[in-house]
Parts: sequence; C-alpha cells; structure tokens
Amino acid sequence: MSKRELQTRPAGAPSEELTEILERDGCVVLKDFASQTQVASINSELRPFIEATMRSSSDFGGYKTTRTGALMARSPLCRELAIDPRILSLVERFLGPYANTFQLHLTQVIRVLPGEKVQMPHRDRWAWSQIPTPPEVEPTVNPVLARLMTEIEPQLNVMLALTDFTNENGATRVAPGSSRLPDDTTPPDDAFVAAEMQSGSMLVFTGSVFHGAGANTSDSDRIGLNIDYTLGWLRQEDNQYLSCPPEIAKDLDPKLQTLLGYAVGGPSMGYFTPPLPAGEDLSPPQRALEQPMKPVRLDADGRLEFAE
Ligand SMILES: O=C(O)CCC(=O)C(=O)O
Repeated sequence: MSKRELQTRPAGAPSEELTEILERDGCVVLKDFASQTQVASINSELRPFIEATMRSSSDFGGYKTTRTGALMARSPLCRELAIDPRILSLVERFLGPYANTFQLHLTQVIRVLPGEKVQMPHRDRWAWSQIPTPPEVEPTVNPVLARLMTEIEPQLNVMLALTDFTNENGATRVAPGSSRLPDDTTPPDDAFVAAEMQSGSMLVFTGSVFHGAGANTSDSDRIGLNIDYTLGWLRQEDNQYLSCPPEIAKDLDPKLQTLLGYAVGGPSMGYFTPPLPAGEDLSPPQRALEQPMKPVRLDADGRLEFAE
C-alpha cells in the first residue's frame, strides 16, 4: 500500500467532511478540540485514578503502560466529553449505516510511560473476531465473524491528547488508508504515521484502521483519553453495566445513560426483568435507574428468597 498523510482538520469541521476522510483513511486529527484549561482540569480530575492504576502486564497491553477505565463513573469532565455534540454527530454519521443505536464501547486513559516498547499494530475490530497472532492463542479466529466485520464498520474511537503526543513519547501510530487490507496483511512499517499533536487535539480513528501505541523513548509520560463507540447491537468491550452500575448511572445525563446501555437498543434488545418483587413485567433498562432495586438474597439451596 502507498503511504498516505494523516489529515488534520479544525475541531469544528463538518461531520460530512470528516466522515469522508474516515471512510478513505480511517483516521483524522481534530486540532484544538479542547482548550488548555479543559485539558488541565481533566488531568487534575483524573490524576488520582491514573496514579493508582497498576501497569498492564501483557505483550499486547505493554509492561510500561497504564490503562485507567470506568471514566463515566469516575469523571464528570469525561462524561461531558463522551456526549460532546461534535463527537456524537460524527459517530452517528460514520456508524449510522450499520445500526439504529450506538453505545459506549470503552472509556480509558492510556498512559505510555518512558521505556515502553512499540505496540503490536492491530485493528480494534479484532476485539470481536479475535486477534490472529500468536497462532497458538485460543480461541482461534472465527472466519465467519472475521468476514462479517469486514462488511461493516463496528467502531469509532477518539483519543484526546492530555499531554503533547510526539514521535518520541509514544504518539499513536496509524496507517492511513489501511482499513481495507486483509486481516493477515500488516501494513509495512513506513505506512505508519505518528499522530503527533498538541495536548487538546484529538485523533479520531476507526475500528478497521491499523494502529498501535508508539514506543516512548522520552523521559516523560504520554497520556491519552480514549473513548470508543460501537453499534447498539454489538457487545461492549468494557462492560459498562459493571464499570458504571445503576447506582451511579441513575444521576447521569439521560443521553449518557443511553450510551452506557441503559436504554432499549432495538425493537427488543436490552430489556430486563427485575428479580424482585416477583410479578414485574419485562422492563426497559431505565426502570433500574428510577428506583433502587431491592437487594436480592439466595437461600441455602441457592434459590432466590421470595421476599414478601
Ligand atoms: O495508546 C495508544 O496510542 C493506542 C492504544 C491501542 O491501540 C490499544 O491499546 O488498543
């Protein structure tokens, strides 16, 4: 494949134009998406959680990288970002051909520490169909799923730079134009571009484009705020019902509640039956947010105790 440039546009560029770039390149940088004041506030709100996060410990996740999740439960400023109209209009336009509803897939601060090695190039859509290497990993690639994933765009991601992103400190490396390569063809090294950008700018990239975190050869951290969106009918990578349970979600903006999955996601997707009191009919998920659910207990035989 021939090398393409990574395009940069103003943060307020029309979603039609950005969608065209995403369909062609799979990635685009939005300049100055957040102000320096906003970046400083987000950094100080998240710092205690980031500092307390253990390092990843896998070849894929790195050994000098921290990934701090549950941002919708933990951070009011990240909640605002997740429902920013500039992002949501892009999500709806880009993912719109493949679903009627959309949801959060993952929310995570990724901090690449000095000394971290370059991450394996990958597509995020492999989260559903399995990463094909190393070959001994189980479960193996499901060919039907892998093919289905090439026929849709299941995911759109944003990465807000909370520090400057440079080639030296591990800026995300993306291969513009790699979205339609076969899964078993990794783009050559020179097809990748470091998404260098100042803090406050944002890399937008799809679930199909090859990318990965860069190596950090500098002596300071690279910090990015990653929020991913997916189709309403697919399973979320980060289980939002556990990362942001009803007792927290009940106080959030209704738009965010919907994105977390606390809404019916299709004609009959996502309803629930409250276990107690008995007699409740199939309920929309919002019902779990309106009034606290009764605590449930199991008897000695493991059956739900029928409360009066
Ligand atoms: O942190 C980055 O720049 C990208 C990380 C990434 O692609 C991943 O962990 O899946």
